[in-house]
Amino acid sequence: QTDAKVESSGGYSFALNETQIEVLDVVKKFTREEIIPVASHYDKTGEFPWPLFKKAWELGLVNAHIPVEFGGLGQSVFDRCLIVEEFSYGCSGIQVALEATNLGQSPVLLAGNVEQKKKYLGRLVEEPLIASYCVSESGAGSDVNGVKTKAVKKGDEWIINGSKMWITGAGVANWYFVLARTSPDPKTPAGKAFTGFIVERDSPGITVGRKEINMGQRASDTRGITFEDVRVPKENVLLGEGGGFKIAMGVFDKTRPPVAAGATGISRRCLDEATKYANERKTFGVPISQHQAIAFMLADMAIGVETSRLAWMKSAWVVDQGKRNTYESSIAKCYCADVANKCATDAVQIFGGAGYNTEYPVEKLMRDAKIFQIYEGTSQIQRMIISRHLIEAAKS
Ligand code: CS8
Ligand code: FAD
Repeated sequence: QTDAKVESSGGYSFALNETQIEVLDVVKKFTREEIIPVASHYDKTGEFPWPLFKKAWELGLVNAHIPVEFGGLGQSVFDRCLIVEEFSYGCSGIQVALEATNLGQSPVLLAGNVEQKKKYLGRLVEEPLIASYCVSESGAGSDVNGVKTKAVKKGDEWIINGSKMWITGAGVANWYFVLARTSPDPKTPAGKAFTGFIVERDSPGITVGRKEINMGQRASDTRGITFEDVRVPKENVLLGEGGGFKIAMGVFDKTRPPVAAGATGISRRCLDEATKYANERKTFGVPISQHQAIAFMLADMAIGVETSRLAWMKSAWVVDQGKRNTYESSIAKCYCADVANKCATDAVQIFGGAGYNTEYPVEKLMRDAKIFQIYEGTSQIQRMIISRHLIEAAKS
C-alpha cells in the first residue's frame, strides 16, 4: 500500500551513521542537562522556554533542516526525527517550543522562491527567531477547506482579513505562514481556492490573542491571531495565487514524521519511568515488576516504543527518498500518538496513586500525550487519509 518504489541499495538499515551518532550524543546531553531539569518549571509556569530555544539554536539543533545554501545543514527528515524523539523524551512541551518553527518554515522550504528563502529562512539562521504556521481557525481545524480568512488583491498588495486559532508560537514568532481563501467562489476546489502568504509578525492590523491554558505541553505557546486589513506585498505570495491548500497539505508529509517521533519520545519516557518505579515499589513483599500484570504492561510499552520508532522511521525514510509519503506519515502520526496515550495511561496505572499526583513524572506525560491525537491532524483525520488511500489503491 505504498507508492514508494525506492531504488534499493541494500534495503532498510537500522544502523546510524557516525554523524547521526555524534548529533544524537549532543542532543541526549542537551536533553539530560538542559531540558529534563527545567521541564516541571515550564510545565507549571507556562513560560516560553527562550533560554533553551537560544541554546538549542546556538548548538545548531533548531534549523539544521534548512538547506546549506540558505545557511542550514540540509538535514534530512529522518535526522530531524532523531532529534525530536530525544527532545520529547525530555519534555514534549519544550520539544514543541523548540521544533514548531520547523512547521512554520516548511511552506517556505517547500514552495518558496530563492528570494523568499534567502530573506525568511536566512533571518532565522542569523538570529534565534521563530516562524509559525497559521492554518486552523476556530471554525475550521480538520476541514481546512472551511478556512474563512480571506485575502483580496489590491494593486501590488494583498489585504488579509480573518482570524486564526490554536497557532503554536503565535506570540513568539517573527513571521507567519498564513493560509487565506482567495477565491470568492464557494465552488472553487480546495486545490485552487486558497493562497499561502508569508506575513511579518509586526504588520499593522495583526492582533495576537492571550496564551491559551492547555491541558499539557504547557511550555508551548498557543494563541489566536486576528488579521484586520493586513497588507502583504505580492512578493510574499508562496508559489502563486491558488497554490496555498496544496502547500499546507504538502508540508504535513514532512512534519508528521517528526510529530510521530515526538510521540515516540513520550512512549519511551513512560516505559523508562514505569520500569524504574516497578522495580522500586513493593507490594505483597515483592517489587511490583514481579507481578505479571505489571510486567506485561511494561512489555506492551516496549512493543509500542519499538514499533512506533519503525513507523516514524519508515515515513521519514520514504520522504527522504523524494517519494510521496502521505500514507506512511499518516500511519506513523496516528499510530505513534495512540501508542503514546496507551503508554502514558499504563504508566499512570503502574504508579498507582502516585501516578495521579503532580509530584511524580507520569501525570505530566499523560497530559502531554493527549495532544498528539489532536494536532497536525486528529487520529480520525489520519485514519480518513489512510482509508482513502486504501480505497483508491483497490480501484486501480
Ligand atoms: O483537510 C485535510 C487535512 O489534512 N485536515 C487536517 C488538518 C490538519 O492536519 N491540521 C493541522 C494544523 S497544524 C497543527 O496542528 C500544528 S500543531 C503543532 C505541532 C508542532 C510540531 C513540533 C484533509 C482532510 C486530508 C483533506 O481535505 P479535503 O478537503 O478532502 O481535500 P482533498 O480533496 O483530499 O485535497 C484537495 C487537493 O489537495 C491535494 N492534496 C491533498 N493532500 C496533499 C498532499 N500533498 C499535496 N497535495 C495534496 N499531502 C489533493 O490532491 C487535491 O488536489 P486536486 O488537484 O484537487 O486533486
Ligand atoms: P474539529 O475539526 O472540530 O474536530 C472535532 C472532532 O471531530 C475531532 O475528534 C475530529 O477528529 C472529529 N472529526 C472531524 N471531522 C471528522 C471526519 N470527517 N470524520 C471523523 N471525525 C471527524 N493549527 C495550526 O494551523 N497551526 C498550529 O500551529 C496549531 N497548533 C496547535 C496546537 C494546539 C495545542 C492545538 C490544540 C491545536 C493546534 N492547531 C494548530 C490546530 C489543530 O490542528 C486542530 O485543533 C486540529 O486539526 C483539529 O481541529 P479542530 O480543533 O477544529 O477539531
